[in-house]
Amino acid sequence: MNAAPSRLSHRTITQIGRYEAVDLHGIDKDLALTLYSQMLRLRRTEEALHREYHPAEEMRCPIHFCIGQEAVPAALSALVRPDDFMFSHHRSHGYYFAKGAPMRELFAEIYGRETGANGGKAGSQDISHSGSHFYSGAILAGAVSIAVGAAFGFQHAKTRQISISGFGEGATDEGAFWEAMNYSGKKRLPILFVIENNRYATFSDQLKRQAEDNIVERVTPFGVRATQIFGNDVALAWRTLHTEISRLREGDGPVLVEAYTYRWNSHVGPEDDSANAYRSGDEIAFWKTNCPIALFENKLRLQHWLNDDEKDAIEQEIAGEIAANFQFAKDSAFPTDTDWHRMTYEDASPLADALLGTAAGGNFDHYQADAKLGPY
Ligand SMILES: Cc1ncc(C[n+]2csc(CCOP(=O)(O)OP(=O)(O)O)c2C)c(N)n1
Ligand SMILES: [Mg+2]
Repeated sequence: MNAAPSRLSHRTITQIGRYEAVDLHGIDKDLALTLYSQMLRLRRTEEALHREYHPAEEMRCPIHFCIGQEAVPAALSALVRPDDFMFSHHRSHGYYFAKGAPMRELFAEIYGRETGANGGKAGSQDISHSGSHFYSGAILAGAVSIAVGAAFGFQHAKTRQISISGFGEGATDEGAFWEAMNYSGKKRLPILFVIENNRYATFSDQLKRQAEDNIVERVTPFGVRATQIFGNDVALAWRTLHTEISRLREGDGPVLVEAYTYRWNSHVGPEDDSANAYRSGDEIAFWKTNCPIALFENKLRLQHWLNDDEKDAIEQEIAGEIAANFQFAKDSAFPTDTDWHRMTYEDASPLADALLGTAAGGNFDHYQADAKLGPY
């Protein structure tokens, strides 16, 4: 049985060959089919966006696709609660779905329409859906700091909510990431850091940026419990995250889970960027052989929990949802509201309004009329 070694590294991971260790321990049929459907929905969504991206040229933003990285978002989707907060990086679609945010507002956002999650003005890598407590951001490690702030708020208010911060290994190149480790470890915050380690930041190998690929060892002294997993095994991802999230909700945080995985496509856009020769054919073949959906589907079929007819039914439901949401996005109007002040300034944050208003040199008195500025 080809299992993953306990200490993972992208340098050696291809030696596993075909991963044969998917294990349904702790997972019943309903949950298994939920995890499978979530992965398939994300994959089919990304493939459909791929197909439309260039021929039509109607999408208004760059997209960082996450094909190949479906397992972690699917596992999270079955574990987070509506009142938890989730923060993503630029490769946002998996996390957006994991938090239960609606596909139609994602599509409309990508198409730049006013019905999008952010009125068509954020696009894919900065999309948020506040009703779902989901936020993303293109500044590498920027959202990690914000997630720490949210966790601090939950701890302070003594709620049982948790904060989830998902990002790539590239975010650990940033100082903000290490500040987040320091503060969350010191304060024992209710926060889950999820690293999808896909080896590369754009075209740059982790080992060209860092002395060792041992993030879990480096965060532990900060007081952050940390574990590595083979991130294409959705059952393992679910079991690990289930254990860690349960501990978080009992006040035993913070925790970091590093999932080794791989993006199949270009860093950004639907193209194939392998012409840049930054990764080997063998490596790509290893990760495609160990497609998270194929690995799990194989196991479900062996278990007699999935057959062709059942798979077709799932596929049809997803295809119908995707088609309806393309239609919704394309039928929606472009934004007409050009009142940028109203979009940026909120009475709920009078200090920020005042500072930004002053910095911008504009007259924002009408937005500050009701703001009760305290002694800042
Ligand atoms: C502060 C900052 N520096 C640089 C960039 C440019 N940038 C965008 S994505 C990226 C690589 C991210 O790699 P990783 O965090 O591993 O995520 P992945 O793209 O592999 O999912 C970089 C350097 C940025 N967005 N923000
Ligand atoms: Mg990466």
